[in-house]
Amino acid sequence: MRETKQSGITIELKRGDIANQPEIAAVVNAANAELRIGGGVAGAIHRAAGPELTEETRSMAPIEPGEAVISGGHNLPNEYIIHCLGPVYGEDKPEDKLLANCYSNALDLAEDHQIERIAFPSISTGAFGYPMKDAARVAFQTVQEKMNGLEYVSLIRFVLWSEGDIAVHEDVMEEVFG
Ligand code: AR6
Repeated sequence: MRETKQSGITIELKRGDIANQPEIAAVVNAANAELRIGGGVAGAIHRAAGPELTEETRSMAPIEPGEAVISGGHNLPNEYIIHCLGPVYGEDKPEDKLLANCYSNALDLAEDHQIERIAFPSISTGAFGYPMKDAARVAFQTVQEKMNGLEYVSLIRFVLWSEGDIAVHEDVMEEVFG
């Protein structure tokens, strides 16, 4: 499945670029601790948002693995950017707990800001080396655990880079929500 509705919340998978999600209020950045431009998602988001983003986030850095902070969207089509530092696989432990904290803290920030539509990339699965299937399981299980407590969030989109990444997430979505 590519979409499921659970307790009134739509969870969907979409192939694309996290920096090009115009109909979403908050996009999540797979950030670095310094909240600066980087490769992958952090590169795409900072390039599209512009240098004012780095200026805003400078005073919030550094952040710890599992932590999330929120900024404005600047030149992105989104009102907010939620920056999460995922664990480096094999280094920051326990990695599943730290990755779950990213999703949980991001959803808490979304609720605090009354955000209805949020989009996540697959945090930690690029430069940080987290196996995608395991990461998807952590992401969906965390969403499932928090679902009943969400008052404002009604759409959670997972923006994935390739068809293969979508296929992995479809399997895990079926396993967790099916
Ligand atoms: N939109 C959606 N997904 C993307 C995009 C994009 N534009 N670009 C890459 N992905 P990564 P991490 C996928 O490396 O593992 C950075 O350099 C990618 O295929 O962005 O948390 C930061 O500065 C992968 O599946 O994040 C940090 O130092 C996933 O997004 C570090 O890398 C995450 O890949 C963070 O590493």
